[in-house]
Amino acid sequence: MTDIITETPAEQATAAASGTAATERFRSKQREAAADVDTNRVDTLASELLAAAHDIIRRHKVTYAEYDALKAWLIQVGEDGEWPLFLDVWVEHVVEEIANENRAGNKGTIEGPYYVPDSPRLPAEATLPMRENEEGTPLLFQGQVTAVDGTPLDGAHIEIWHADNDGYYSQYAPGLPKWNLRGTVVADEQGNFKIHTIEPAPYQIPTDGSCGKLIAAAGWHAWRPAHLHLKVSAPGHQLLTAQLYFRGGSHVEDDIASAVKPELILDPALAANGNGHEVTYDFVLDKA
Ligand code: MBD
Ligand code: FE
Repeated sequence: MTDIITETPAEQATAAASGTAATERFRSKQREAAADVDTNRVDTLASELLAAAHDIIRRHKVTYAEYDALKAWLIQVGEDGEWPLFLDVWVEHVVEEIANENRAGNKGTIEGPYYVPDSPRLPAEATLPMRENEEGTPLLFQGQVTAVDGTPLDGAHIEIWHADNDGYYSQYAPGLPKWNLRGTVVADEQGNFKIHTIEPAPYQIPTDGSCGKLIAAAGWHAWRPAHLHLKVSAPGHQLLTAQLYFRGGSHVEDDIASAVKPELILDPALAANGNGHEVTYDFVLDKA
């Protein structure tokens, strides 16, 4: 595989291209195979989901024209490969809320569709892989990883991935180096890390696919606030999947994916060296 993920210079970021990549990524991971099929559980969940749909049809006297529009739209979501996007934007936040309701450490939030495992491993102080003249405000993101009892977690892994200054993710938009703005930072013996990167832009989900069509038809907006994605892990501790946002940034108050929590909002200050911003944020991991 070459370094640059692109076919032609004119290739555009399309809903179908990023959707197909996200669908392939999801298929390649094991999690989908993990759910055991328990007949009673499937009966309960599928029956209640269908009953909720029947109730909506009766309450709103849904017409055949509307039923056919829904059918056509559902078919198109699959053809666009946008099921990962649809589910992660409008459903995952509740699954995450239930999965992590008993954590004592950091709040987490949704993973979203654009995680890629096995990003390049980097030392405790590192600059994320980026283009020579990567646009955007420089950001120094630093902190410490500890257990709930305060013990520093020596060698914790901080996997970080985020969009560029145009709102694009490497491996899901054409023309970006494979690992652009993605890395696995290994904390020092005290659990400390210092990551040099740039601030991501707010992210607009693709408007040219079926999710975009729903948004336009319903009069919603397509925006997520600017965010850093993280997976923080250490042996013997629960993996933390989180996102961090920037106070005062656009759409922090009305994220289309409902994934903002007050504990996940950063307050960056001007950098000590005068170049961009810096912020400290510590991670606390629950025992496994
Ligand atoms: C994203 O970048 C994202 O994080 C989520 C949750 C959904 C769509 C795009
Ligand atoms: Fe994202």
